[in-house]
Amino acid sequence: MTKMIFVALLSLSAATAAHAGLELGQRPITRTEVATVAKKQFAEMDADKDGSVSPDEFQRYREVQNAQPDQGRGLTHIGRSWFDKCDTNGDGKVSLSEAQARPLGLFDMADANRDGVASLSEQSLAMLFIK
Ligand SMILES: [Ca+2]
Ligand SMILES: [Ca+2]
Repeated sequence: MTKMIFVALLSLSAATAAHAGLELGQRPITRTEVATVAKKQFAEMDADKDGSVSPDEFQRYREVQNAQPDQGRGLTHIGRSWFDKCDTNGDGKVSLSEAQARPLGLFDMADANRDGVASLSEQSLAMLFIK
């Protein structure tokens, strides 16, 4: 019984997380949108709601993400080295601004003309660099 509830919860959170993915090459993406999605994703990762993501919370989110059909690909994909790359001040946890800095940095790389929108052609160029 407990196991069934757990599975139900897990699939529920996987469904929520699926909306968080920002797949490249589908439609123009705005910088605001990237910040919003990263914030939402951060809230999903921060399971104990203490305002930062611990290594444990990161690992748990990775498992949820891996269960998604597209494995959360795109700008806000949480890769294996996500934690180390995001924890720029090295305090062993990832804050919201640290979590947003990475996808926004990738976005800025894509948004070549700096108008706050990554057009489809800008994205296709960026996809050569973003894996
Ligand atoms: Ca936390
Ligand atoms: Ca940190």
